[in-house]
Amino acid sequence: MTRLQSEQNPTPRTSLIEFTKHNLLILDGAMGTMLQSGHDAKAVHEAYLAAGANVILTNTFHHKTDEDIHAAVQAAKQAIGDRQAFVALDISPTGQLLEPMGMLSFDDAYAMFKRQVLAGVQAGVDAIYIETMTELGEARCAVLAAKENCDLPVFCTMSFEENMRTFTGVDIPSMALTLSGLGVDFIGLNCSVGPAQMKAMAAQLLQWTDLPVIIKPNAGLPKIENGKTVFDVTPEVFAAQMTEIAALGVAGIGGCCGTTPAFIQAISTLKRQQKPAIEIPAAVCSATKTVLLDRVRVVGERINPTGKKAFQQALLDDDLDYIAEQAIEQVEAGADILDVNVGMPGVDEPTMMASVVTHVQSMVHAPLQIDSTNPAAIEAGLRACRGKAIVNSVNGEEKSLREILPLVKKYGAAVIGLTLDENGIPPTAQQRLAIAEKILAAALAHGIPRQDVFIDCLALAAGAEQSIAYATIDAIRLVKEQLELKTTLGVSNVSFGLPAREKLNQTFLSLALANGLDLPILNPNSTAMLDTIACFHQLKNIDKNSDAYIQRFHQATQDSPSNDIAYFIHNGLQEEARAAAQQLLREHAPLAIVNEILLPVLDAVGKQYETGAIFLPQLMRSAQAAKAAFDTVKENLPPKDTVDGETILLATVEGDIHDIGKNIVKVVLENYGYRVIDLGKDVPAAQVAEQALHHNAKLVGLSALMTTTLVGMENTIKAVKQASPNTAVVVGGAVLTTEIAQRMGADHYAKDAIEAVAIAKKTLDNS
Ligand code: THG
Repeated sequence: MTRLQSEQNPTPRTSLIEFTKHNLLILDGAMGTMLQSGHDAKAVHEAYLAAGANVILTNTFHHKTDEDIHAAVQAAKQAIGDRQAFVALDISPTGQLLEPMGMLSFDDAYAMFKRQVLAGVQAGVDAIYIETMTELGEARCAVLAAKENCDLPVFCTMSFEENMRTFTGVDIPSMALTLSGLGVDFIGLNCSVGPAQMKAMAAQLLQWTDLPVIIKPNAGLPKIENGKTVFDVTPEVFAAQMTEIAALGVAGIGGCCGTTPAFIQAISTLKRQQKPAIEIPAAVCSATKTVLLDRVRVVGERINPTGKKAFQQALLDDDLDYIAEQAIEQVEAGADILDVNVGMPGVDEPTMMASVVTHVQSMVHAPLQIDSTNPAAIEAGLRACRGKAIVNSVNGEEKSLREILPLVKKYGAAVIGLTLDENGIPPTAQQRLAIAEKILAAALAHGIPRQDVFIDCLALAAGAEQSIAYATIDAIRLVKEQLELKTTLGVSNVSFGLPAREKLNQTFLSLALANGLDLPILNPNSTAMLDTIACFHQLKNIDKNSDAYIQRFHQATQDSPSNDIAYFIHNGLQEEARAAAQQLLREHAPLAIVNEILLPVLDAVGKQYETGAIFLPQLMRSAQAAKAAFDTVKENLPPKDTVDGETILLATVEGDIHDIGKNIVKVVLENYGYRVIDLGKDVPAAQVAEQALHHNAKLVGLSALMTTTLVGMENTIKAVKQASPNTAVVVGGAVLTTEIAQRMGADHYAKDAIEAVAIAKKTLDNS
């Protein structure tokens, strides 16, 4: 049998996708560990093909030059020879965090991915395979680089921990909605856990996407045997567990860390099974939160310069912290989704939109609504957004439909359709319904799903256009009854120019809700408006047992955001934290501020992280805000009284370039006041030992992400211990466990930055 491609000469896209319709894709297993045991890449490919793999991934997990990519693709193609199998270009994470969490810009990351894609295409791969992603923004960036630079099928798989989130907090529904919308051809899960843990994840993913699903787990969980890291699942057990996963209706299976050709052989006879039909819920999402549109959801309107001097000034000053505060305040007040509008004279709207979207989404979990009349600004916002956004808006004019709908489709967003056209806003409800129908038809023609079209029947100022203001309410009812679409409305427009605006707004909101309004756009700081929605949910039997109603209204006192430093640190507001620290210095001794205020607040933030109440981006923002406060206080400390502890040395061990984890630990340790020297990544053992001795470090922290670099870690521990027997070593990284750490001779294992702080306290503060 020759390769499908040469048989009928179809494109790789049609041949692979056609093949997938009738066959279960059998992907390969681990590459790194096989290479370590002496095989070359071509021999590893051959072993997986002989075991029954029909898709093999190139040996390009690490960033490679174009020549390396070329050679890797050739090795894979030669291994395939005349077999019926496909070569997929393996693309892995950059190893850096994107802005604003890290230093890597979206454009630089995009350029890195684009170069790999182009090299792979030139070398003749059949597909692009983006894998082991843990940050949805980076995964999106890689997918865009693939889709915009080739026509090949694109795979994207991400790695989730046992708590069903990636280490940056991405959840499966948000991944599924976002990547399905972007138009990947295959979506899936790889690494982190074994098939037993991955089954529930696979089942959830299948509920949220119609795309073919790929499942590539590790050979169970890591353990130590005879001094070596091994995984705890045998090929037989692996095959039994993968049989259950195949039965869910996945499109492809394979293995990740710890799997060998024996594992692939054991699953190679499994067959493709039908996936039960599903209905994907109407929803939008950020990277870390999916908001189901199964009840009224509040869209906060306050990120908008209209009529707000302070906000306008913030835009002119590029004061992103002020804007972030508006975001946090609205979410705390009850907004589910945030509208983002930055249009005003003197502001470069596309640039500002990208920057505000990037900043706001690092501060809150809420999905975003990109509000602009400028297509370039809408696209800039959609590119920067890490989840599934709402585009606000398109209208019935041909030009608007033509310019906006392709963007909505390309980025997989939802869209608001305003019921106006070349002739303005029609006076009657029937005419507005007709425009809604026209917008819906155009959206469907662009391939935008019906459930992603929300209609805005447009609230007019009742003081000025009293005779037609009520038509809005009738139009909502018609759209709901006849088109069954979600509806939205800028509610407070109704009261412009009238006194007692909130009374009219509240009554108008009640009427709109009763007639089918789903997504009111309003000021969530208006308690009256949010009260109305809570009451509506109670009356509609959506708020079962009146739980939310009672919780909202029974409490006599409500927690309001306070103005203190704890609030600023919790919310990652650097400038405010700095100013608050300055304020505190007037009344408190610097050391007291550190010990009695800053450290307890950081501990509280750490606890929230450990319990999953906040995620990594929030933890890091908080740490940075605390650092701002800490730096201010430190300037006022007499030199010998400094809270600087003794030195901690950090390094990612030789052979490993993945240093995100170590960088996070560095930020958090520094913000607890420790002096940290960071030796960087891929650091030779001898260098770590020498530096530890030189700085008289009491604690050395080592990180390694990959199984293959555990050897480097063990060597480094030995070297450090030899040079400085009294120096404690703490290790961390994806493949480590307490047991492995002990066997390697480390003093401590820290599963995250918060544990690293606890160990630093134990080691340094008592010494
Ligand atoms: N439909 C859709 N999108 C919209 C609107 C809509 N986006 C913009 C707007 N209307 C909704 N957003 C706002 C934002 C601010 C105000 C009202 C609606 C506002 N500003 C006060 C003013 O102008 O006086 C300033 C007062 C203040 O809040 O400080 O009221 O209809 N799809």
